[in-house]
Amino acid sequence: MRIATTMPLRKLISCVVLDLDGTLLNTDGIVSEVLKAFLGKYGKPWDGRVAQRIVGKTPIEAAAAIVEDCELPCTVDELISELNPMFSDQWCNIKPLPGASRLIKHFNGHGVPMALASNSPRASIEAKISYQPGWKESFSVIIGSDEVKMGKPSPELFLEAAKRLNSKPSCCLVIEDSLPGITAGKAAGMEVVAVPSLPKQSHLYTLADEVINSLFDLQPERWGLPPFQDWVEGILPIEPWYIGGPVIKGFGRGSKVLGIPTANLSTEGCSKILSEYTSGVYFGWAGLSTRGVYKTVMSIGWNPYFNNTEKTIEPWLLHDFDEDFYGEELRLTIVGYIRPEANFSSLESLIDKIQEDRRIAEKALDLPLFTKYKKDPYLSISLQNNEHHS
Ligand code: ADP
Ligand code: RBF
Ligand code: MG
Repeated sequence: MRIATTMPLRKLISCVVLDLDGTLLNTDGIVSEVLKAFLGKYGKPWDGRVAQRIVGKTPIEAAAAIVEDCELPCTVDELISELNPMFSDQWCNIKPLPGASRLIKHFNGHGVPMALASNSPRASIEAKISYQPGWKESFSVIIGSDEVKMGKPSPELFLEAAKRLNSKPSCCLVIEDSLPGITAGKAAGMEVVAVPSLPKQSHLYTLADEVINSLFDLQPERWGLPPFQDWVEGILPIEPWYIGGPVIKGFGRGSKVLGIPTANLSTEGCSKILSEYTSGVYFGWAGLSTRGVYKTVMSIGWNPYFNNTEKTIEPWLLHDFDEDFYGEELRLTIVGYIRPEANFSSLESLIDKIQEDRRIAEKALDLPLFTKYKKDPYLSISLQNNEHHS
């Protein structure tokens, strides 16, 4: 049983209003790729600041921000007509964010009416979700920014969504990743859960009623909605993820400061994969090409206690090795989620938590549900073929 189920109820909610880009779909990676290629043509550099400036904006606002920021020699309209086909080509490659399909299935299965309210035009929304099986039919209402006078942060989109859901705004729960979206939800008089898509931004989200790290952490029961029933003894089984690469020398802090050795995978080799996974503490099986397959608990993220600048994946193999294995091929099958990454006020409390994670992972991995993955051929494929699958 999760501790938080005993937390007080916030509000009685009957409908859920969802944002699409950055909340349900991992659009950011595609947007970065397209803009990088496009700006390259004009000899302009791409950096993350551009991404921060356009999050949650309507396409027109985003284009205006890019023309201004990058001092492009074209009009906003020209930029849009050049970019649009480049984006449409990529929609089939957009992946759902971790937990998105689970959430949609859950609310749909429990008859909770859902609206999709996005700053994209209606046609783009329909095109994007057409690649996600079962999504379109799950929404009672789909509404785009071209169907109202003003997009987010104006409350209009959300108010119109509530109207079409036949619901009072105060009975709607908005789930949003961007600041304009959160502002719009509060202005509409709705309850708002923020799931920031950019790291280390939660301090900007004070307007939201709750800030969570990923869709895995949503607790519908806190809003009077049916709880998820797939948590087992404090862990959430997930569709297996596969990741791997040669072990590289880490920061030396895990073993030296925490007393917990963590193998590091090169962030370069894993960056694309890492960007698809939300930060958090996970568990699964690790295969070392010359040694065997071991239970593993790992953190994925920025390790706030150490204030890292890069997202890392750090598996702790739950076995006593008497030597390092730098350079060896390590393969991971990630099968369950434990908790969001957290900041700790003391080293002792961080270590206590990691030890608790280890006990949870060790116990969980004995369940038949998870032991079956120990035999996954991916874990023992030899060094020559280091393509990850799925
Ligand atoms: P940090 O723990 O901060 O990453 P190091 O990179 O110096 O520090 O040490 C971790 C290294 O120790 C790994 O790369 C691996 O070779 C080795 N190692 C030994 N035992 C384990 C284990 N149980 N889990 C992970 N790595 C281990
Ligand atoms: N570091 C954090 O700052 N916050 C965490 O919540 C956190 N959780 C961890 C969970 C596990 C299972 C492991 C192995 C490590 C965790 N760390 C966490 C530490 C971090 O991943 C890493 O070991 C240190 O940053 C040293 O490089
Ligand atoms: Mg390391």
